[in-house]
Amino acid sequence: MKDNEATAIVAARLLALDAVEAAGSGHPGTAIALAPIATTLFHKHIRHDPRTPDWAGRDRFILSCGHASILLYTQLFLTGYDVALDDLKSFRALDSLTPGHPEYGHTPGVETTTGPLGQGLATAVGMAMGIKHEQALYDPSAAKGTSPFERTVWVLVSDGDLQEGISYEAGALAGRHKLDNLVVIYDDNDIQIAGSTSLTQSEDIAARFTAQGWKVDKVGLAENGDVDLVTLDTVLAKGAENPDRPRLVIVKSQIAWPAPHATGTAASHGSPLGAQEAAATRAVLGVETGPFEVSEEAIAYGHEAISRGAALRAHWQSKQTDWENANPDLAAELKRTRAGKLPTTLRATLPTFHPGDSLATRDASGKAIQAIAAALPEFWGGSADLAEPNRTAISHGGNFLPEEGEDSGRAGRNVHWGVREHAMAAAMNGISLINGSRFFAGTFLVFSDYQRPSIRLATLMHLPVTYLWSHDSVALGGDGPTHQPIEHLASLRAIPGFSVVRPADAVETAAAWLAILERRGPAGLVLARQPVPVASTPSETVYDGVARGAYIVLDAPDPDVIVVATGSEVALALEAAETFANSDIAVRVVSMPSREWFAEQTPEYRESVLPQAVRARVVVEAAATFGWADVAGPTGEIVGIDEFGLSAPAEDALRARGMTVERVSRAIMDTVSAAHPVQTV
Ligand SMILES: Cc1ncc(C[n+]2csc(CCOP(=O)(O)OP(=O)(O)O)c2C)c(N)n1
Ligand SMILES: [Mg+2]
Repeated sequence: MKDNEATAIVAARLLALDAVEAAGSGHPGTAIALAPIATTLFHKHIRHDPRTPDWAGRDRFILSCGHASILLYTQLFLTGYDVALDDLKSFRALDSLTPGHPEYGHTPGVETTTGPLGQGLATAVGMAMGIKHEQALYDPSAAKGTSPFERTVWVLVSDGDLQEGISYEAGALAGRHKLDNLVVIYDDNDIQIAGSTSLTQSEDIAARFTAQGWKVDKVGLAENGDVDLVTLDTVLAKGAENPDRPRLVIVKSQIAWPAPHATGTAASHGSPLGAQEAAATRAVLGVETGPFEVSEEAIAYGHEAISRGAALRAHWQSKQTDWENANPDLAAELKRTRAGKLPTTLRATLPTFHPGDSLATRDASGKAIQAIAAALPEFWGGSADLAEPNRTAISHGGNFLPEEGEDSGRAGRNVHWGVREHAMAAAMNGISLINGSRFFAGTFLVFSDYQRPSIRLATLMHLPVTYLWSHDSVALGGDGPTHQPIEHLASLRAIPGFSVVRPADAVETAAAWLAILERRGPAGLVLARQPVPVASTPSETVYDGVARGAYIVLDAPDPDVIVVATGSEVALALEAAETFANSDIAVRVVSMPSREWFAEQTPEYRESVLPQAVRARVVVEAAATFGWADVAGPTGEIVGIDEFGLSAPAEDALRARGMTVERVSRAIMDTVSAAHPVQTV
């Protein structure tokens, strides 16, 4: 090892130690121990340019064990990213550039938000898939090692990452898809918060990943107890020659090494070492400087990454320019997709539906997907083994697979995720983080629970991922209560910034797809299995209304009562309203496909749809009533389902759970009376 490299590693260890001491909390042990691994990755293996962190040709580095965030921040500082020493001093403080866990979009050089263990690894698998797909679309015939689209995803994982079930799913996907652009380093330190990992696991991790189709290498401890960096470097360099497999490198380490008393202790995982141990660690390392004092040699070595990065980028740029010159049309398309722009003609290509048609919104979505896929090459998707019931397949899109064939290949637009909702959802984030892709994936709404941690991260990161959730109520019928969502809509609406979109009919479904694509945020499209009639509202009104989240579908200019419904219950509301056609009760029906989008509208628009003066309100949704009280108001009524469903044909299940015209009509009567009590003398 060169002297200045050793100096830089010592600096990285001590900066991590000092930052946690200064913050008074954090995770020092892993960051101190893994400083050599991070240093070698940032200087010799990851292709990155500290001065151009968003360079499209860069590799990606994912710190899946996000608790060790200071490990990443020290590298970003030392290698010359826009992260200053002061930022390390304000680790974990309010508004600092260095929050407790890495946050995408907040700190330059952070490629995805991590912290919930297992998510980073599965996100990285998605990134590796996204890279393969993009290369196949834009530069399919390039020989290995020559394409500007080739990039490697580097991941650091801890015991907890691999204990999480999502890592099993992610490992299987990476193996099946032969993601040779994925390199995972496993910090095999035998320690977690509870103590020794022998308390919790006895599996052979190498055998597990080998069985999933990975190439696995092991690196033991160096003689002095440190990470064996020489062997690790050799393995990483050699592994690159191994084709067709993702790689796992299992690296032995000792947490907090070389702190004299903290080494190997669970306590060093999540608490500052303390002043005494910090001083003792400095002594062991032979360093006499104080906290946050970084030697010039360490900075000089760190900044070698800047010239290295500039050279890598220049080399890439010449390949990229050659490609652009040879492929002007594709280059224009790539530019558009990476900028996140949609062709203006998209709306005109969407399918049309007519009043009198009756079809399930999942079927309408299936038709919309074909039209969008024809217009947008960046649009691809899949399903967790429910492509048929979800209607997610892109016809003639081919299967995304490493085997090139007539209907398969890396450019395939249909991803078969298998029954792996957890990893699918995390990988969707990874795909979306590789510029340009508009990715959607389906499952039943009830199984959105299996995706929730990744939905939360997608929303934190504002990623343009689309979840397609069909079978959205008890009306899915005979599969019964295990498959019938009740609380899901309310719980998804509780995620701040996430859009839940539940279109009422086929036209609303096409409009919802368009609005989701235009908004570029995380959204769930909630679809019915059963046929619903197409309302007679003009499609202009529908497209505008859906984009605004709610609009009037049956007007009464001076309504006595407003019925607000979502999805398939809009038809039920209209039917109930019909029964008052010849009465002296004026009923307005509002379709509210997205509460979140409606909440964004001007007060004037909201007032025009839901005048505050009209206190007789009925909300109809075949799901938990939780969360609707604000729309219903004190004199309103919510017609919903606050118990589990039951196994029965759709009609019977709906009736058994009170989703009937009679109940809605009664609610209309009751709320009108409640809002306008009859004056008695
Ligand atoms: C899903 C999830 N559950 C729990 C935690 C809290 N947590 C943070 S680190 C950790 C385990 C630490 O062990 P390990 O992964 O081996 O990390 P090391 O201490 O070796 O760095 C736990 C339980 C988390 N971040 N994510
Ligand atoms: Mg551990």
